[in-house]
Amino acid sequence: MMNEVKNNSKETKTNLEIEKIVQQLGETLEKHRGDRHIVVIQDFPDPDALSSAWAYQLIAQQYNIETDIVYAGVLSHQENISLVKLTNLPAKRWDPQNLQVADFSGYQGCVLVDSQGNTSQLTPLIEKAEIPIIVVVDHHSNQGEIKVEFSDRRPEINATATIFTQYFQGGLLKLNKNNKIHVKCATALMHGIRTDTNQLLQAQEEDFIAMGYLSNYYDPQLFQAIMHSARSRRVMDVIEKALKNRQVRNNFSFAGVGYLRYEDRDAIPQAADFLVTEENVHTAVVYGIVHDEEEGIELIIGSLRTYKITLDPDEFIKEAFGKNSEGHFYGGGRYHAGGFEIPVGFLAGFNDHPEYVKLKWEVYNLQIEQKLLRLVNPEDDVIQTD
Ligand SMILES: [Mn+2]
Repeated sequence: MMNEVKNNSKETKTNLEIEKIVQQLGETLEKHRGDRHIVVIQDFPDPDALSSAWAYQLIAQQYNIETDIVYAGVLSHQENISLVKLTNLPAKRWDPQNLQVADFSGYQGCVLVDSQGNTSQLTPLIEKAEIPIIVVVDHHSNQGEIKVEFSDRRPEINATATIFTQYFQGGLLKLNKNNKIHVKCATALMHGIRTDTNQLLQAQEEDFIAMGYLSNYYDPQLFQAIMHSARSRRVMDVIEKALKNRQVRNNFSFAGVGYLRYEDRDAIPQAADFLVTEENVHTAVVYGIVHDEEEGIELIIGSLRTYKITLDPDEFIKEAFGKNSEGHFYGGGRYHAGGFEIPVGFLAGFNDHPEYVKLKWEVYNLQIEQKLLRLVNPEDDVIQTD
């Protein structure tokens, strides 16, 4: 069954321990003076990943290490696009289809920020190119062993941006109010912390301390401009579908939104964010079939949002959807948010046959409803079709 979160006594690092981590990172970077590093962030970068990668770049510069920040997917979600545009954030998209192992030959090391490599399509190429992983900084739960020189993985922290702010405070980069890039990066980190703490509602002491520190350097107008970015029409359409299709049972709201284009997949978490704001709803799940026409790939993508303190999204998602044939879970989560991805596989494509497309959605929709209802409403796990 849904497991209760074991109270709030998560162990956080003491100042002394953080000092030691900072010192170790400094020593690692010192050893790599003059290197060039590729900083890999998840395929669909969020503000936490983007701002943290930027912070790494600025720290690495102190050691004469050149970096390229790259992601393989699409920058979607209006807020992410405006963050990158308004701050001139130096992240580049690398299309994995047009890449060869040789494209990585200029790098002496790889750096993973806000992920452990499992959310990037670039990981297999980097492995093939035999680029050693030098640094991993992340706040997601442990995804398995990584051979790495310096690793700071702290699942008890809400945002990787909080960890990087601690590095700044620890002396790896002295922020300067008159340095425009520092000001922009500080603003981006504040945005990263804000978005990974559900607008600070889930923030803990260390996030507030980091925010307080950054507030000495940030640009309030820029911060506002990033936050007030508008939703696109297509996102609004998905939210509308989620509203129309939602079922509410036992304070859970869930909705299937049908087919979406690959570029619009970020509309799913935004729709879940919206559904969870309804009165008497503490948890929302929104899912749809995302299709990538170029690749002919289809995936069920789903997002969970919850305000219920005793609901652990990671356990909920793992319990609801289980594992694939290789033994990997279809998804997971942390604190207030979770997600899942289920490949449509053999049934993908054939999309110019409206009847087939409709049937396919109905089958998947029923299956997901069934799996969710089993957890939400255990007495009533038979779905009536109308
Ligand atoms: Mn994050």
